[in-house]
Amino acid sequence: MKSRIGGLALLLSGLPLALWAGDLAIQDPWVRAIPPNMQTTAAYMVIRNTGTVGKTVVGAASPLFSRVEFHETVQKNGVAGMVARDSLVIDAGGQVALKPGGYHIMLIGLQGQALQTGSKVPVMLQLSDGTQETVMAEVRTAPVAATQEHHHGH
Ligand SMILES: [Cu+2]
Repeated sequence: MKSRIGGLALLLSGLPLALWAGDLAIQDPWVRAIPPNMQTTAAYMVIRNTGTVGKTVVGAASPLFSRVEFHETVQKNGVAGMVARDSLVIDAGGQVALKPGGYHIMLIGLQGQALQTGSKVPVMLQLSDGTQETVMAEVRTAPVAATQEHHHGH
């Protein structure tokens, strides 16, 4: 698999809703639950491309957050840090797993009320071909092994 994320993160907001007729299948989308005093969290999911043409996700947005970025958690000198990427390529027939410790969608600046575990967070993915998809990601408590990376600030 040659999937990659590269460059600086884009900010898209106020995306118009569109019917999704593409080849991407989103599996198990979820958002890390955060304490009421935190305003930043991350969304995870597996994005599969069932089509015959590669797909590039070039932006993301959520009505519940002021900013949404693609990040990759990287190890540098044994310390986990996060790097912003500007796109996410899913090869034809391939998949990219966004998961704790790897690629993730960073949700920054929670607007309004605290996230409730079990509630759904809309995350809109914008593709380079002009299509987009809204993913409803469930707020869940992160597995214990995954609680480290977001103790690092932005
Ligand atoms: Cu991040």
